[in-house]
Amino acid sequence: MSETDGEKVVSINDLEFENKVSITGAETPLKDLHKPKEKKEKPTKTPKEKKEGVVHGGSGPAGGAKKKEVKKESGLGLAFKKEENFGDWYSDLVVRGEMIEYYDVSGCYILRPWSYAIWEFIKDFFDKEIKKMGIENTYFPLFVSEKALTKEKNHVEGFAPEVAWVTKSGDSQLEEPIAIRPTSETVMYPIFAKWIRGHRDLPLRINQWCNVVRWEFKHPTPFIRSREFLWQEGHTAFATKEEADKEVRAILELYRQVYEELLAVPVIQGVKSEVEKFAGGLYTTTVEAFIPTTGRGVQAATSHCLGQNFAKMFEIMFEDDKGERKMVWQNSWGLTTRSIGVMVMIHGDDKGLVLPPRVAPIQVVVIPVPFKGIDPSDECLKVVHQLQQADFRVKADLRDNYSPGWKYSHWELKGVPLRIEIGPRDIEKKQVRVVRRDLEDKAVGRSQDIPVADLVERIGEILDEMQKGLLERARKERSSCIATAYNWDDFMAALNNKKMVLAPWCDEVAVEENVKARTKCEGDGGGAKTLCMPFEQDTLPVVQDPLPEGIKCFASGKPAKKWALWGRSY
Ligand code: 87F
Repeated sequence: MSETDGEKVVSINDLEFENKVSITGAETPLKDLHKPKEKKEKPTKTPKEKKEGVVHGGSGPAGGAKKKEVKKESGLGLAFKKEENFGDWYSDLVVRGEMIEYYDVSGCYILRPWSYAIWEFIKDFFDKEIKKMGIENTYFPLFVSEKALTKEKNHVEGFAPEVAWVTKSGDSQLEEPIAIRPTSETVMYPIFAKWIRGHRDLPLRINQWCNVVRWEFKHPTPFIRSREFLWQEGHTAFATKEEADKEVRAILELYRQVYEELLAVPVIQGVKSEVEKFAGGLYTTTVEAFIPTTGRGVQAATSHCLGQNFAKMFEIMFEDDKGERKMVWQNSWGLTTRSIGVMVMIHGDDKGLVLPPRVAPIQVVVIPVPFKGIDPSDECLKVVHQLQQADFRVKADLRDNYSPGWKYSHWELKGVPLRIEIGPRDIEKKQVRVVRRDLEDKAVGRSQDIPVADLVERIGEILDEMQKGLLERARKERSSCIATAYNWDDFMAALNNKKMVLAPWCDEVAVEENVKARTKCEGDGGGAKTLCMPFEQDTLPVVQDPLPEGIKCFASGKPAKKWALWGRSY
């Protein structure tokens, strides 16, 4: 990976080249964005990461007496329980489930094929949908000049400490430091100004699938918060606000579909408060998910109407049909690999991952159960063939160095939705045993014998049922985690009970900041903030919209203007 840049050869992580590029996190103020500061990073390993490191090593007990015994019989069991120790359960799960491999740059993770395949399902779905809408894919460079990055000051100001800069090539200082894209508004919009001349050039609608870098200092969590992540970013320009508004909601609906229909994760759609919106834009819409085990909301994807702020800064103008020069209306929208982490947190259990069938890289695993010298491997291969013909993602595990029991645990840990067991008696009876991953060991219907002749049809039905069932179960649990509060005491009680809280609010910036400060407590992450002002949702507790006359803000006692959904969050 190298690029000849005038006389300098620039390379990243490639020791073959003499000149290495150094990348540093930057800090405010804006004008000094690229200048190295004395203190760049917090200590390289937070206690949390140290723990992760041990789990990742996988050998021996993890850093102290707290760690539970790994199941003896298979060595495959998770070391922690979801309800008892969520953080360690999650770190352990993503590694043992073969989603993530740790890496020696803090906050960066390797996405193994098992998780990358899930990203590809998300990508394929969304990509197809936006193409139907007329959006085209593109690719812009990874690097941003300082001039472009800092042009729209509002946009980058709050984010400046997270921007990573390339300042050196080998031993020599670059003349102009260049930033690594944290998002591509400032990369793309100078070019928009060039491409857009008249109303016939509009709408301009492009998207790119790429990586971005944000040098976060909060403790990293695989998928949820990493310093480099994958996403799609859509950037569009219109002649009118109405067209932009319409697209914002159409994209948000696609995000809802990705979460609910692919990942089986229920989300709440709404608009962000002034404090929480993207500062460079006009308004931000969001899909919000919730992790019941920790009682935290998580921003799942955002679709922004940028208004004309960027158009003004980057002079993105067009001549309308009357020959008048006007500024365009813009949107930007993004969905990241965070989505995979949210799915893992919601559906995973003490045995491992639970993958919804639509995003499971393998939907059915077929395992032979030899008995008295009879090896059912050939029957397994026949079943694999039969199901593959019907387009299921299926695989036989015929390894002879593992017992059937070990294989059961292994594929349960990896979250494969269905396993088929075939033994000599099944062959005689022309049937197979089908076992579902989504139900508890003793649950009715977890395991059933199905005639080989009905297999294709029944597997299809069961996978559909599982897909729906996972969403329904998650939605039920999520809904039980939404409380309504009309005053501070009820609000605090609900929050401390790991709930999201729907409350009448005066919609004042100072009040939101005050609530955040008052709810901050040691060791419990940040304070509560507004997750969104939900659009009408039939899955939410009854929201009386418009608010009844005279109702007061739960926090300030001033007249309430709207319902807001509050919560602690990731
Ligand atoms: C970090 C550093 C510099 C977020 C940042 O949400 C700039 C930014 O602009 C920054 N972190 N953002 C906001 C990104 C807005 C927007 N961009 C396109 C999205 C979706 C995709």
